[in-house]
Amino acid sequence: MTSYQKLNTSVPPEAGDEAADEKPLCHQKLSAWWLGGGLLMVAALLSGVTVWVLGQIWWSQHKVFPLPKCASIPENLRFDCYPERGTVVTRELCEKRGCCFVETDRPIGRARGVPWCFYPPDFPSYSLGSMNETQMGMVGLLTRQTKTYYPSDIEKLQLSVEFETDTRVHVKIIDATSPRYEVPLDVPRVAKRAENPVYTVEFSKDPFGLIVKRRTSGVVLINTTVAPLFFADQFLQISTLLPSTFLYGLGEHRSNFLHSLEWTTLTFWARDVPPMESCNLYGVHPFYLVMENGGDAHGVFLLNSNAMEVALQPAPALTWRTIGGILDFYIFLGPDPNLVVQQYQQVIGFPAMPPFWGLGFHLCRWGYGTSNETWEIIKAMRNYQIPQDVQWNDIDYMDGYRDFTVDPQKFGTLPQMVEDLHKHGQHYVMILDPGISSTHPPGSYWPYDEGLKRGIFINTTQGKLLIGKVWPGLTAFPDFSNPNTHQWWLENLNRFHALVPFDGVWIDMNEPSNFMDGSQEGCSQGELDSPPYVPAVMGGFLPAKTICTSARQSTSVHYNLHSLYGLMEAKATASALIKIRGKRPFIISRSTFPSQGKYSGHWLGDNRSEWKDMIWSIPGLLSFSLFGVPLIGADICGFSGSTSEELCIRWMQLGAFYPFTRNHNTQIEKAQDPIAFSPAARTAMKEVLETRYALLPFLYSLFHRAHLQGDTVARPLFFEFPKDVATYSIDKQFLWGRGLLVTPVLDPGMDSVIGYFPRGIWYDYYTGSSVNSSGESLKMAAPLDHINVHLREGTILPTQKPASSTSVSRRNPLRLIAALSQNANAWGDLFWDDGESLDTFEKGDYSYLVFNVTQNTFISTVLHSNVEASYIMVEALTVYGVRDEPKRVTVNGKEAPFSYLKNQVLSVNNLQLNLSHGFSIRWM
Ligand SMILES: *[C@@H]1O[C@H](CO)[C@@H](O)[C@H](O)[C@H]1NC(C)=O
Ligand SMILES: *[C@@H]1O[C@H](CO)[C@@H](O)[C@H](O)[C@H]1NC(C)=O
Ligand SMILES: *[C@@H]1O[C@H](CO)[C@@H](O)[C@H](O)[C@H]1NC(C)=O
Ligand SMILES: *[C@@H]1O[C@H](CO)[C@@H](O)[C@H](O)[C@H]1NC(C)=O
Ligand SMILES: *[C@@H]1O[C@H](CO)[C@@H](O)[C@H](O)[C@H]1NC(C)=O
Ligand SMILES: *[C@@H]1O[C@H](CO)[C@@H](O)[C@H](O)[C@H]1NC(C)=O
Ligand SMILES: CC(=O)N[C@H]1CO[C@H](CO)[C@@H](O)[C@@H]1O
Repeated sequence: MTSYQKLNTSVPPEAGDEAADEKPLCHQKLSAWWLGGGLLMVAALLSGVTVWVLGQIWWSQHKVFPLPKCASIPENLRFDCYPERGTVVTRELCEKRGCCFVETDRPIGRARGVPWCFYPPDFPSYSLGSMNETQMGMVGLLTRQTKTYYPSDIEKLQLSVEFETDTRVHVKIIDATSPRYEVPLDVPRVAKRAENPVYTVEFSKDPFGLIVKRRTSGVVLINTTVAPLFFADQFLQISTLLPSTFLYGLGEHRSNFLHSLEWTTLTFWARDVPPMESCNLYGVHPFYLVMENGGDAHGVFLLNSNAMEVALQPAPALTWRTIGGILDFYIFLGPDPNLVVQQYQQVIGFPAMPPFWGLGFHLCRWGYGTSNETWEIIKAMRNYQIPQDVQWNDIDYMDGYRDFTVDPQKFGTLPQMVEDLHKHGQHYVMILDPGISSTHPPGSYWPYDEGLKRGIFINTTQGKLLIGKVWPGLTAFPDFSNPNTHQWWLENLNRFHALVPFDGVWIDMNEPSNFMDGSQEGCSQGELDSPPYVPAVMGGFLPAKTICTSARQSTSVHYNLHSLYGLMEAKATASALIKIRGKRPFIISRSTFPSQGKYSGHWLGDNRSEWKDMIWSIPGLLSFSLFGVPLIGADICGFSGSTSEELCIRWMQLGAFYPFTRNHNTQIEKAQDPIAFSPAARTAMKEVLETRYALLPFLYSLFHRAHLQGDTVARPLFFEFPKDVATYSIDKQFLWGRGLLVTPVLDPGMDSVIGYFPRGIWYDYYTGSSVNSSGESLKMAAPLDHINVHLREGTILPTQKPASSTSVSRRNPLRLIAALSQNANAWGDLFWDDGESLDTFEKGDYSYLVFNVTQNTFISTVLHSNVEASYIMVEALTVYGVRDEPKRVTVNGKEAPFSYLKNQVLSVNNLQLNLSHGFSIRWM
């Protein structure tokens, strides 16, 4: 938000935006809290005085600003000098900061616009002394002579640049004299300086600026000389020009996949709120990817966990603004987008391999009411033979919403239900919230008693137990930054597992969410709860609907640790599940932070049963693919509100292609599981789940590649077609891996859908009929029982006969589908193991096969094998795009029967080949 907006509060926000009705809350200051303490007002006044005094000092040094200097700065290059919300910026206030004040026209129908208060070219910044060579790169000293208008400028900074790999440079700016908070992320250390970097790093000395260029193209990727650097204790800001407007990432937000640079501000601060545009949401991912002109890509990661903002403007330029920690940047040079995301994950860690069953269909709702009713649904699903691998429960299974308890009346049969799931090769996942009920007589609630005894809860700044309020009423909050808390959490999970042998855990409310602001006793009035600059967080202040930011945790204050809460809880949960079950953990977390994928997946939060919520889920998926969290999905058919049969069918069709596929509903609303609908709807849902189950060997292999090297699973089209600019804004279609294109229907009342097909041959997944696209949008039939799925030329997919759970389908025979390229080639692979043991790849306990078609010959090559592959038969090969009808087909040199259809589909059935042996099939 800019000064501009503040002057025009009477104009409705963002007119012309279809969702204007649901957004005003985000940037609004909740004055009740703000005005609550008189002290606070005094503090505010005092800091106002400070600003004024500093302004006067500055002013007296600089005297006059020739207005032309201000007016001559192009509007798009005006960097906001007054980002504070809730203040009407006048010329006087602005000039006190030593900034330019120029009024510009408000763009019609848009709340944000060119800032009226912006930095002049000579606004004081840091200057850089000489640089010294180090083993890994260079270091230099940055000094500031003039104070800024924020308290506690740090006058001496150390800049270090490390050439970590040929495609990665690490730029770190810290306080040169005393240590500051740094995010405890285990980044693998690099010992040797890169030899042939594809980038150059240059500096402007006074004012300081960093310039990073791509060596091959000369494109300037980073240029921070456009605006002054700030590094005060609680206000750090750096701006850069961007080489193009194609910017992605920067989550968690609800927005188009391709960000708008029309004066947009994105806020980062973990927050429990139903997804709304322009709000800070559950997770924090300060990483962006830019497509440069020409198809190269680069990425930038700011490793910082403090409340933060990124301001985007059409220069194109980007401003990072954070209120603590250090400036710790990793820059990734790609050069293609797949490589950028891989390089990012080399820093934050590769995602965990999920258990095979975790890729099956999950069913959940809040408000089944009883375990018997939950069980009835499971039985009905089996009855209709609708694939289901996992049943979940929301908080209604608990006794008084307390963690690690079961409602003895309503959920008395839960242990038996879970046993029954296991007997059917199915699995069980239940919710846990971090808040631990604190209102029980001593001796009556172990988690609380024991937590208190061990001192593992978060304290107030005065050192007393911090009490907030969540579902069970008053609660204490475990401090997951403390290793003792991990042990206590493990013991709790273990005790509960003895009662209810769950298989995975859903960790919710871990922003952490609090129904109170701060705590039962409010918060301190100090600089941690009310910092000099508050980013545009929802609620207007940091402790809004979470705990006090001044709260004490064992490794730091909550101010620094807040957005890491979900990550740290997931880490504790994953290690506990490994100890308890000895198998791969399955965890879905609401709050996330970089490196989350190592421990958990994510769902996109409490979305509504509306068409537009379904549409938003695709950019959500694609963004989390960028963030290294491939196990991602939205609540199918929507969480809150009432779904319609048509919406739910379309959403089940799309959701069958979410990497993590769960239908979840809230209480009271009508049921939305597949059996709740008409026979026709039920059949459509069953069929699309069967399509998913058929594709699971392919999906599982994609997850292997994600785990191995950070490949994406749900993939944006431009990752595969980086030179096709038409793909850059596509977020209504997506790929699985490199070769499966999903084109869902996202609007009501449709029997067709328009999708974009990048240049090349695309085959209908179901029939093998092909279209030779010149890079065009095509309209396709899409009756209510059909989702369009296409195979890219050159792809080989391993598919498996579906069944009503993966425990059965995993043993079924394979059908290999090869989609030939123009040159009649194709390639594919298969990773196969027992689906749940720990570290199978790392221990070598897996099979890996490569499939290849050249010169009318399909070859399966076993590159690594274990016993698992020998359980699987290959039953059929189907080849799409065989232009001439073959006269003969041989399997391992022996004549075999086949069929050939006019749409150029060759099928060879009844193969009976063991997967563990290589084979060849030839047609001539
Ligand atoms: C650079 O090296 C010189 C000479 O050893 C030393 O005095 C100076 O402090 C170094 N500067 C930095 C930023 O490390
Ligand atoms: C960096 O940006 C500044 C300010 O816009 C400009 O003067 C300078 O030429 C740019 N440097 C490069 C290498 O593009
Ligand atoms: C659940 O079902 C069991 C077995 O049919 C029955 O004994 C029990 O009373 C039921 N519980 C509830 C709460 O309905
Ligand atoms: C919180 O207070 C308890 C009880 O005084 C103490 O044992 C614990 O160490 C404190 N924790 C932190 C992080 O200060
Ligand atoms: C597909 O179209 C391209 C031209 O766009 C052409 O060169 C190619 O031969 C066509 N391929 C097939 C299989 O029709
Ligand atoms: C496919 O097989 C051919 C012939 O053996 C080989 O030249 C080609 O490299 C293989 N392609 C892949 C991707 O393995
Ligand atoms: C399906 C849906 O609406 N998904 C949205 C839910 O909210 C997240 C934000 O947490 C968005 O990113 C999703 O697009």
